[in-house]
Amino acid sequence: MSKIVRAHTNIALIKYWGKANAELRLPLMSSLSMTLDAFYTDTSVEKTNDENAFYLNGQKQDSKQSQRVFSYLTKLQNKFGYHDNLIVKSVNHVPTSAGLASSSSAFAALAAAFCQYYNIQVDKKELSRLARIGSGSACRSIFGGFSVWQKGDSDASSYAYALDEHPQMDLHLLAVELNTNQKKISSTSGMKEAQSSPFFNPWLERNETELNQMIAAIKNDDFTALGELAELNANEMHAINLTAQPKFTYFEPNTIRAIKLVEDLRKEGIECYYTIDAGPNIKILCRLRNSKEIIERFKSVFNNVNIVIANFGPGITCLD
Ligand code: 2P0
Repeated sequence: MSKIVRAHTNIALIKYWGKANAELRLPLMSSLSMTLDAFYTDTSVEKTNDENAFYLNGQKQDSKQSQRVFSYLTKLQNKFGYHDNLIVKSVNHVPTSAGLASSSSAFAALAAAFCQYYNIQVDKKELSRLARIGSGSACRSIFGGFSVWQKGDSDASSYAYALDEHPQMDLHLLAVELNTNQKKISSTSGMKEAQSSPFFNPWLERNETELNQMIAAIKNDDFTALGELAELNANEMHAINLTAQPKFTYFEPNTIRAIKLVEDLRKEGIECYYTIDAGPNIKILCRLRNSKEIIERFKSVFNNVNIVIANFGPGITCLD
């Protein structure tokens, strides 16, 4: 029986930005993320006697838009011995492709909906591995709270685990929607291009240290250490894009203006940090007590920009 499965997006505080194996989506580095309550994808899968069909937010997608979904489902079907045509229905409560990590919730929900429909018994580690093959960051959305994707070196050893599914930390994320257009450079090609930067390997060498520092910050409930390191790690990723050959960037003028505003707020004693993914939007990390003031400042500087406040979200859940 087909049921709806919900997966929440996650935002990396230590970024995944490079593959060792593109087919299996094995990463070159370990990453760590926060699963968010405010953004999620609901997905169901079921057999059909007609052609494959993918509905996103109630609209049937054309074959080009559906291609990634069905090439992934073909891999899952081959793995588990099914050969059905399928209808996939997804409702995305995330601005698609604007750097708010829609593929993390999309492929986590799809992997889980597929297993649910065929009654394939997998534990969360196995589910994380299956989601990873759809989209790397999706493997972390199987878990709530903070999760770590240990890079591993094979399909079997590369999966996420829950670092803390119910964190007590006062950590909130403000997603500032400076721009909700589809991004120009997909993550898949951006992270491939980034490897041509002379700073890519030095960054990679820092990965284990940065990951351990982030885990320590979380365990010590140290918001300042977490924020400083998340900001540094994001800037490292974007510095690598700017120094790739050929260079590229996801930044737009408003991204820089938003960075400056975070810095100004900090100088005024309002502690907040930013992280930026494969798009022009920034996400601000802050404590709940400061969120109202930060939102007001951003709305006044950026013409009443839409800002969504997020806290920790849960792992994968079946809705019915
Ligand atoms: C992350 N991002 O760790 C990093 C930081 C964007 C910037 O994972 O090619 O859609 O499908 O494995 O997971 C976005 O990349 O890439 C991403 P694929 P994905 O969240």
